[in-house]
Amino acid sequence: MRGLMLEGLDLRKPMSGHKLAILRIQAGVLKVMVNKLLERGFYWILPVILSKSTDPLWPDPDFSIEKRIEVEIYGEKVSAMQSMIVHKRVLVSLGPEKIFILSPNIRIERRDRAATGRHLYEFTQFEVEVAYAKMHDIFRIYEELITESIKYVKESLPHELEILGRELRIPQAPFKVYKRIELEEKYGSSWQDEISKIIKDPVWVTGIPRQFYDYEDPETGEWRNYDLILPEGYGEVISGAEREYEYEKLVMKLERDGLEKSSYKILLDLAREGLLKPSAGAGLGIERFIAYITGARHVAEVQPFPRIPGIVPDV
Ligand code: ASN
Repeated sequence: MRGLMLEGLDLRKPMSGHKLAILRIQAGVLKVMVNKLLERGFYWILPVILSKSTDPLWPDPDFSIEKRIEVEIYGEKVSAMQSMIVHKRVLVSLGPEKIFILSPNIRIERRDRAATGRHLYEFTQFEVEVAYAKMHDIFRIYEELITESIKYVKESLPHELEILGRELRIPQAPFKVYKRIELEEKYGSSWQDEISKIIKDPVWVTGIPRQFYDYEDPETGEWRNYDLILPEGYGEVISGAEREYEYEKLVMKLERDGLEKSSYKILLDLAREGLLKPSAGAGLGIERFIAYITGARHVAEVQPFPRIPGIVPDV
């Protein structure tokens, strides 16, 4: 937003000490997260940007995309990556059963989203996917990544926190788990904002009806998926799920959502052959997590080249 006086938005001035402190904290956090997963035997996969398959981001209660970036290359239509969910599912089925990716996503959010302080049109997810894992396995992985990186920042980068005037608490794991339906009954449709203001430590919220690839229990109708909500109004920082892996169910859900089956060809071929392994995973919004750690007012404050919806900078 033009009216927002954000730190480090003027790219013709040397960076402030404030912004440099944020970048040092980001490097420390990524180092801790990457090292933890490498120690645990994860494969580190590099990202894909242009692909015939990407996340439809639909249906999702938070959907706010005003345009999809589709281009033609070599006579084929490809999309800019909205999330590597399809690639993660394919990869853990083919060999590397535990993977992580620092994956840039392009999501052309509606410009009114500039004011939320939480949306960007380019951002990076810290993606994880694990074959045969269940919800709680993924909870434990991210709880460790979050608590260990916050501990590291407090212990090793106290000067940076002082520059930013940020007091940080180390959250108590395991984090509490709530059902979306119960929060909705209590707080209405803005449950996410409401609980984010009340909680002291991050909380998991499960059972959110959304994209076809998240697992829906045929008996109870419950969605085995989850978001992690941060305190102090920072809101959702992780979303993930146990995944669908059965061909008939995937086809039924793609049709239900009005999506093109041809965009998910490899996923469906593997599922038809019984080769698509069940898995669970999630993605953490790196800029949102760093904004929380550093106390930034807008996620764009942690980006060297801010990508605020509606504002395209000169570089
Ligand atoms: N990264 C998310 C997941 O793993 C998907 C998303 O970004 N929409 O479920």
